Amino acid sequence: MKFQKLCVLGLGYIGLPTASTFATHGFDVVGVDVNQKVVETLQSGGLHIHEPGLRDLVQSAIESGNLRVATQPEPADAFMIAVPTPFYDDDKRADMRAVISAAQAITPHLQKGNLVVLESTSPPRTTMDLVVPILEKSGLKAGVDFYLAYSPERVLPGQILRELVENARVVGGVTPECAQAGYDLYSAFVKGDIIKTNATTAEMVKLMENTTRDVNIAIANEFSRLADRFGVDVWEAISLANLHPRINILRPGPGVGGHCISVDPWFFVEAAPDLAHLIRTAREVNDAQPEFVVNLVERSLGSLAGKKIAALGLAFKPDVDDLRESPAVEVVHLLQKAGASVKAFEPFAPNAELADVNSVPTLEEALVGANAVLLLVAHGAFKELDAGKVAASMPGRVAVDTVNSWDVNAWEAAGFKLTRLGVSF
Ligand code: SAJ
Repeated sequence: MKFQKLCVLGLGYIGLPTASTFATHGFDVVGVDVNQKVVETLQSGGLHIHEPGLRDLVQSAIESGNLRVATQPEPADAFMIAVPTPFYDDDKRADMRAVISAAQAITPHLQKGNLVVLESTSPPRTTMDLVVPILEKSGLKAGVDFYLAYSPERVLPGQILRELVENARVVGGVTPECAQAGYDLYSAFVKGDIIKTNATTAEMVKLMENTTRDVNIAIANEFSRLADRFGVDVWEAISLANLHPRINILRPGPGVGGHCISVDPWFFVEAAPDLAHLIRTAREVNDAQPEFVVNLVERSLGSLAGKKIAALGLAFKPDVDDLRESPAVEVVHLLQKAGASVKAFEPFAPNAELADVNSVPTLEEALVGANAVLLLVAHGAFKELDAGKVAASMPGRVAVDTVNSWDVNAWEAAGFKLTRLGVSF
């Protein structure tokens, strides 16, 4: 099957790289975002997200004339939905409003022979039970008059452009012909295997991947608490356990963040609360890790009331600028609740404006007057910090490392008492 004109709905971390990659492979692409500001930024040559290599890719896509951006979809051979599916904070139900409006926006333009692909991470059965009825309001039948598939994106933030091309891709069709249509579309640039299956299997595959990672991080975080209790260095214990040929324990840290791993497992819990016990518990363990970090800081520093703390890193993981669902932000909030005064420095988003976070634009400003320095994200620049220089910039001598990035000897030589997450003291 040949598709020449594409319409990509949602120009975020997935939609924009996808639209640009298709455009640089010769497709005529219109990228659609409901946010007027995003569209204007892109039209004026700017970029609203940070991802290595993306600026150049978007630029060459736009310069080639193959990528246009707009706020409304238009008729196309294939439509791709890559909009966010967050959850409602109170009960963790999936917020499907963006998927619903994207599908509704496509419906008036849908024609016989078109392909629609949902890429947004979604609860099991979304394609069949939510998207099919909306698109069929066009009078056309899914799997008969138009093709419909679910194909999850599995790219890692920070490596999106490479993984978009190299990762294996699963395409789940509403019928086998729909899966084949999706296969034909993605084979334009995907170098990894493209595997055809049905839509609900593809939805479940995506959720299983991120849920497995969440559960694996939860056990690492629980090990950090156990090691702390039993007088063990969890980092040493993990590296020794990982010598076993079938064991690969992940890294403990201040918690699990981002818009994927800390969100997606809830879709299983919502869809089958009577079955998803382990998944729910893992989520709760990871969500409670910021509290464990605050307790650790309190044990190192004494009562937090009135203490000044420099928090290094607000991103949800190393070397990205994404602050969504970040456990580092949660730690800052909890420290403040306990009476501490916190200045946070995030080198990838030095001008971040966050509710109830005093985010300062330089490291020096964060350190001035601090009683303690707290490392929350293993950004490259933080790993290489010179303990002596830090000592010269702040009066306190307490350091807490939640990501095992600082060398105990170097920090002790600079006069610090360094406490690491998962190491008894
Ligand atoms: N984390 C740890 N310990 C670890 C690894 C990660 O605490 O050993 C934390 C990170 O600091 C971060 C969170 O987990 O807060 C998630 O980070 P991540 O790097 O594991 O994953 P994401 O959210 O950047 O991307 C994930 C990826 N999924 C898997 O690896 C199974 C990616 O492939 C998906 O495309 C992406 O979710 C997505 O969009 O769903």
